[in-house]
Amino acid sequence: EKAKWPKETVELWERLSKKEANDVETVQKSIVHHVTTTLARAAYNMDNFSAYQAVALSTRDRLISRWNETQGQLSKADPKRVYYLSLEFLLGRSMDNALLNMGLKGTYGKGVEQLGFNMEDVIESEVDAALGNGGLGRLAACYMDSLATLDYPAWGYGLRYNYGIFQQRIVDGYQTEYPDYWLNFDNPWELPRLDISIQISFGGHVQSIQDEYGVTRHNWIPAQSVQAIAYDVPIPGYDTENCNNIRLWRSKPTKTFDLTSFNEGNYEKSVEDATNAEKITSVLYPNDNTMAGKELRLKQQYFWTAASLHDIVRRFKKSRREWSDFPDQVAIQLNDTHPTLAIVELQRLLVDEEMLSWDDAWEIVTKTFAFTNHTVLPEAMEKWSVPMFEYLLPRHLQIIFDINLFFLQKVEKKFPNDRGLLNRMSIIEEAQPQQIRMAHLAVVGSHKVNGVAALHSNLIKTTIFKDFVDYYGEDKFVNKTNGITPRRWLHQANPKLSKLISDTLGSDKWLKDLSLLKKLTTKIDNAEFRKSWMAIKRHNKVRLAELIKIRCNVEVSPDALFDVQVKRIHEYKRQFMNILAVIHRYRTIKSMTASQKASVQPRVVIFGGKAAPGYYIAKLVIKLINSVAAVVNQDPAVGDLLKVVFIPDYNVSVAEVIVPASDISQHISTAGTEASGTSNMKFVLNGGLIIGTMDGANIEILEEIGEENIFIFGCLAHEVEDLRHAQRYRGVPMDPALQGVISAIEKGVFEDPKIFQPLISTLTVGKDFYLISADFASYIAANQAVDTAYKNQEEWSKKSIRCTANMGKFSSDRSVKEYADDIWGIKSYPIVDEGHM
Ligand code: 8GP
Repeated sequence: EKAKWPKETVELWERLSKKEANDVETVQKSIVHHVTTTLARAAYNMDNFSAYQAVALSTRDRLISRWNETQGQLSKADPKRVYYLSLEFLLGRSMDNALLNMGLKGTYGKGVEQLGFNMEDVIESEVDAALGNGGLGRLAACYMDSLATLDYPAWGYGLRYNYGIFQQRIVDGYQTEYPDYWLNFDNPWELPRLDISIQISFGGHVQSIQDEYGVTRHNWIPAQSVQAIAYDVPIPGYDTENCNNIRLWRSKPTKTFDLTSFNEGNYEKSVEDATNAEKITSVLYPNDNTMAGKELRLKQQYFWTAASLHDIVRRFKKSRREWSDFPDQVAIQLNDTHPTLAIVELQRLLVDEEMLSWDDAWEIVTKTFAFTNHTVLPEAMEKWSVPMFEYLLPRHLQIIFDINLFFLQKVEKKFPNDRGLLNRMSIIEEAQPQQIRMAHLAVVGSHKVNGVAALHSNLIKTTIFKDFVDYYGEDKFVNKTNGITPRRWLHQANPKLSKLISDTLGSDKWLKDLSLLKKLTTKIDNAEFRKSWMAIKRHNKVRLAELIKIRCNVEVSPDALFDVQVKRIHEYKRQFMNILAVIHRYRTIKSMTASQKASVQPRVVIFGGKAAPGYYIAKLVIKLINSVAAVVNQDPAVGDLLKVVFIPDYNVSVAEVIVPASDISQHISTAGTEASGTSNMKFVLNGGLIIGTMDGANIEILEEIGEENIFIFGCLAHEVEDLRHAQRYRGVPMDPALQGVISAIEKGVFEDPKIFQPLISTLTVGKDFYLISADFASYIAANQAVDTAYKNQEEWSKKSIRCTANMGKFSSDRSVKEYADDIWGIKSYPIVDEGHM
C-alpha cells in the first residue's frame, strides 16, 4: 500500500514516526501525558500505584518501538528462529528490568524523583506476573532474557492465565491459598492482538476416505471449537536494540458457536459453552514436580500447542519455501513434556492438511523438535489415559498409535524378539486403562533430548531413557546445564554489589560476559575491598530483616548468620530435614550452660515456599516450621541465638530481596532427585555460600568455586539405592540425634503432636524414602562447619568473593549459546536502530 502513497504522505509518516528522545524532560512529559490521558487522572492527585501505572505505560511505549523494529527487521531477513514452548513463564515484575535492560533506569529514576515520587516505592507497586510454579517456569524467563540479550531470533509461546500461582497466606501456622487475580488492573506489559485469532477444535470423530489415488485420508470432524487470542509480551535484551516476544494465548468462545445456541433460543447452553471456552486459560495448575492428570490440563496443552503451531506454520508459509526447508527455518524447544502434543499436531497438519507422505512429514517433525527433561521423579512423569485422550483428540490418538507402531517396528528390527524391551519402550503403557507416556513420545519425536545439569543428564541416560540410548545411540542425549540471568539476579536484585563489581572491574561488560567476574579474585587480599563487599551484604541483610519484621512480625538481628531455604516445598527437597536439624539445634542450645552459650553462633533460619494445595505432607512441613518458630522465637533461654521464620508467599520479587541477603543457603535434596536447581546459582552469584548435597548443579558449582568454599554432605546418587534397600530389608536403626528430635515432637514440645504424626511416619525405619536419617549426622556436622567458618569473618569474606568470582559458567547466556549451537542451529541477528517509533 505504502508504494501507492504520494511522496509527501510517505515523508509525513517518516517524520512523525521518529522515536521519542530519552532525556529526562521528554520522559517526564510522557509520564505526565499518560497520567492525564490514559489514566484520566489529575496531575497532582496520585498515589504510588498510579505513578507506577504511568511510568509503566511510558516504559511500554519505548518497549513497543523496539519490539516493532525488531520484528520488522526479522520479518524481512527471515532467519531461522527458535520457538520456546513453555506452559510456564515466571517473569516476576517487568518495569525495573525493562528500564535496566534498555539503559533507561537512571533517566526514569531522576524523572520520577523530580515529579515527587520515590522510584523504589513506584517499582514496588507492581504485582508479579506469576505464570509459573518454580524452577521450570523461572528458567524459561531467564532464557528469554538471554535470548534477547544475545540477539537470537526467538519467540516464547505460552498461556495467558487469568490466575497465576496462588497467593499463600499463613493462618494458624497452616498454608491457605488465595486466588492470584493479577489482571485486576490492566497489565501494561502485554499487547493484546485481538486481530490474531485462531480456531482450536476438540472432540468429534474421524472420517476416513480413499482419495483419487487410493490413499486413505483421515478427516477430523471436531465437535466443538474455541478461539485462541494472542497477547504479546515484549522481552528487551540488555544493552541491545533487540526485543523478543512471548506470545501468550487466551481462550475465548468462537462467535459462530456462540450464536448457534443463542439463536436456537438455548440461552443457558450458549452461556455455558462460552464459560467452558474461557475456562481453558483461566488458571495455572499449581503442581511442581507432580502431574495432576486432569482433563482441563490436557485441553490447555492442546489449545496452546495447536495455536502456537498454527502461528509458526503461518509465518513459515509467508516465505513460500518448500516444506522440506521447515527445519532450516524453525527450531522448536519443548520445555518438559507439557508441549509434546505439538509433535503430533505438526504431523497431523503435514499429513492430513498439507497432504505430505507420512515419512516425509515425520522427517520434518523430528528435525524440528528438541526436548528438555527436568526431573526423574516418577510422580512427575506425564501420562494421559487413552479413553480420555480419544474423547478430546480422536485423530491425534490415531497418529500417536501410528507413530508408536512404526517406532516399535524399527526397535523390533534392531533388537529382535525382546517383548520386554518393546513393552518398556512403547509410547502406550498397557495399564487399565491404557496410558500415553508423554516422555516417550517426546523422545521419539525429537532430534535431541537434554537434561539440565551434568549429573541429571547422565542419570536420565541410565534410568528413564536407558533403552532409548541403546536404540538411538549416545549422541541424541546431551547435557545443557541450567543458568540464570545476571541482569535480574545480580544487577537488578543487588544494585550495590553490581556497582562495586563494575567499579572494581572498570566496566559493566561482565553483565554480558560473566566469566569476567574471575578478575575479582585479584581483590581478595585487599582488606578495603573485602570491607566494602561485606558492608553490602550487611545492607542487604538489613533490608531482609525489615521484610521479615513486616511479613512475620519477628525481629531478627542482621548480625546473625542468615540461613535460607526458599523453594517449592517438596519431600525430595527435604525442608523437613532442615527443620528437624533446627529442632536439634534448639535442644542443644537449651542444654547449654551460660558460658557454653556465649560461643554459639547466632543464626536466623529463614524458610519460604509454596506447597501444592493437594500435597498434604508438604503442607504439614509448613505447619511444623511455624510451630517450631512459635516456640523457639519466644524462648528467653535462646534469645537471639536462634530465630526461625517462614516468609509467606515466596515469589520472584521476594526472592530478589532474599537472595542478596543470604550468608548460607540450603540445597539439600536427596542425591539424584533435584535435576539442577537454579536458586543455588543465584545465591552463590550474590556471594552467599551454600550447604548442599552432591546433587544437580551443586556438583558443578563445587567444581567451579572449589570444595573449600561449599559445605557438602550426605550420600551420593549412586549410593541411594543400596541405602534404601539396607534400611528396608536390614532394618538400619534411626540416627540417634534424629531419634531425640522426634521424641521431642512426640512429647508435644511444639503443639499437639497428633498433628505431626503423618509427617513423622514418613521417617519410619524402612520407609524413609528420602534418606533423612541416613544423611542426618553428616548434615548436622556440615551445619556446625558453617558456624565455625562464619565466626572467622575475614576468611568468610574471602570465600564469599571467591564464590561470586567463579560463577561465570552459570550465566543463562552460556546455556542459551549451547542450545543455539548444538541443538537449534540458529545465529544471532543484531537489530539496527533505525530511529523509528
Ligand atoms: C525443575 C527441577 O526440579 C529443578 O531442579 C530444575 O532446576 C528446574 O526444573 C529447571 O530445570 N523441574 C520441574 O519443575 C519439573 O520437572 N516439573 C515437572 C512437572 C514437569
